[in-house]
Amino acid sequence: MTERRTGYVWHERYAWHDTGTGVGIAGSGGFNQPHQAFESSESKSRFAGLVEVSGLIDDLVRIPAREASDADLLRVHTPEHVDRIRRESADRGGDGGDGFTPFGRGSFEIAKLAAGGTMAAVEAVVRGRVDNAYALVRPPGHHARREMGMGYCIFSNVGVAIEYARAELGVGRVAIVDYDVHHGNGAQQIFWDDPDVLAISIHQDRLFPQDSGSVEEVGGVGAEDTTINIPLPAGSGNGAYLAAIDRVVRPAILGFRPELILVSSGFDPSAVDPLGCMSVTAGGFRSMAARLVEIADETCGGRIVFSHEGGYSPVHVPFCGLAVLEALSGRDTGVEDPFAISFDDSPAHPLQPWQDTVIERAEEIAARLGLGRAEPGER
Ligand code: 3YP
Ligand code: ZN
Repeated sequence: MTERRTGYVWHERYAWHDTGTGVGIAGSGGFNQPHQAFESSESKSRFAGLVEVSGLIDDLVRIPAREASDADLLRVHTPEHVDRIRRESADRGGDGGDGFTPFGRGSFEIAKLAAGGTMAAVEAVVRGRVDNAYALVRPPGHHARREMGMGYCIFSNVGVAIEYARAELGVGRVAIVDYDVHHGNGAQQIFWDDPDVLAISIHQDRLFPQDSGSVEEVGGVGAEDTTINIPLPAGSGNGAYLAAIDRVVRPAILGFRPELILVSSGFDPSAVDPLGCMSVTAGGFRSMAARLVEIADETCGGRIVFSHEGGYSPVHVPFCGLAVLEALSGRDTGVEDPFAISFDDSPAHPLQPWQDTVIERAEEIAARLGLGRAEPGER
């Protein structure tokens, strides 16, 4: 494996985004002992800890996080949404928009640091200071719509970074690959009518949001086939995910010819995630990342930026994340995933016919993409 210069974003303040104990499944409607919200800093701080303790940090290029400006946010979000978060954050905290997205005092600045951290990673890659990058940011972003946050997300980190790259870095077409176990509905909404952004989401069928992410959703008028959903059935393992990458993501991206790839990197397809029912292992995430790096080599000079999304196992996420960072940087820390012994030989991994059917349907959309693409702007 070739060694690469891999940029890495993490900021201590990401851990300070306070989601409390009172909401959703964790709040359990008043009939259960309050529990720390699933989206806490735990899995992410421990991932950052393993990056240090494994020594991999010494082979990465640290990229300082910065706050996205109002103008950066407003390329994607409505002024009403931005101002409401600003106001509630300056007071006692509030909710991103759906009642499942609590935040404490000061989270406006942390959410801007998450969007800005993804922007900084994109800037470093596009300007050639690094070959690729991983932005370990928090709060996550892939559910955030233009006018509201939802599903633990306040602002669209990936959306804001893409609009910044197009407005200020001269980037044209961009592809998003989202392997978080939940549907990337926010990015889908933001770029629905945009033929220059390809949004691909691989997720557990009808998990969250419940009624979005079907293969039928392919993009708006003039942007047909630039949304691709691969809603895999619960239980899918490494085989289904890698088949989705090889048979849908790869041909779609080769046909679309982006100049940059953004990855919404959620580790909740993990076999031990409390919010998902998939069976992906650290080795599975490693192979997905390695293939995505190859696809980036083939289409856009290797320019690929991962932005962290979900993943709620405090003990597994660090190893899944380290595996991805090893694949990006071409290094081997020698650290082994302690779960490998129980997961790696699971019968969940071989591709099953009911998973193949879904991939086949998405394959048809991917195949259409290569045909008659216009250059950005000429349509
Ligand atoms: C949001 C509310 C219930 C499920 C939850 C999903 C958050 C997530 O990890 N999105 O990627
Ligand atoms: Zn998720």
